[in-house]
Amino acid sequence: MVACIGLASGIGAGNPGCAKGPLELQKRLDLDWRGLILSKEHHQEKMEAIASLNHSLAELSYSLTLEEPFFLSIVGDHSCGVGTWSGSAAAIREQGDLGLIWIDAHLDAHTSQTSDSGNIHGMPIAALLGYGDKRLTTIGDPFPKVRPKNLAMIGIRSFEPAELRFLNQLNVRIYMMDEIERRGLAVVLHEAIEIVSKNTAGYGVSFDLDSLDPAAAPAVGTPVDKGLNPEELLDALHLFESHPPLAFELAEYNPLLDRNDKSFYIIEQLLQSLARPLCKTIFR
Ligand SMILES: [Mn+2]
Repeated sequence: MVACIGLASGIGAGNPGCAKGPLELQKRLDLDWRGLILSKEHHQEKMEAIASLNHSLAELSYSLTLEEPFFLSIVGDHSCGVGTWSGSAAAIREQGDLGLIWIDAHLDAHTSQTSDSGNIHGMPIAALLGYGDKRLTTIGDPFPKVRPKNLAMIGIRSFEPAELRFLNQLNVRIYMMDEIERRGLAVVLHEAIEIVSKNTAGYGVSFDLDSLDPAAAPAVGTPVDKGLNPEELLDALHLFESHPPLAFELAEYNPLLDRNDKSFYIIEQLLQSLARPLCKTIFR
């Protein structure tokens, strides 16, 4: 059985409905939950509230990284990625660095200085690299969580120039949608797995549902056309067999925006297909 943790928060998104994503999956899928943090009414500033929730998620993720060969983190908006991967990075720090594959329509590489919307789900990549608000960059331990050379981003097609400039300066490998169309998702994922596992003690995969084409998976707050083809993704998951990730994170699923459970069924299939190459069962 694959262990599962989560954080049901949508505070970091413009549309907070993705807080319902983990709850919906908890209700409808028979997963092995080891902890699900709920965002309650908060009277703090957003950044303060998000940092505190991510501290709790990082504690769960820290323990599971040490205890389990592989686990799932099912979160609301993508600002929760800071908690998941800060916990994992701290847990393996003695053995080495953490690698990360970030599958997303967006770069999520803003800081409070560059973001027009101020939405914190647009900032987790900057925070994990050690840039931006101290309350986000010091979760788990005081060090940057991921080095730029150990990060690969897949499915990108919507971003602000400041984000791209920032990541290009750091030499982060970004697989934009046009490159994926040209070379195929399997080739790109294979290359990404090599990048993130080469100089690391382990790597994670963070999957934003909005990386998929919104015609196939409409249940996201910030849809962008011309995304990944879900079938091509399912076909490519066997690539994890040779270098299995430490954990897989699912973010930004907003069940209130789904149509005929399209996105729900894709998620169910994705989790099932993901477990197979890792020789695990995902549902009880
Ligand atoms: Mn994202």
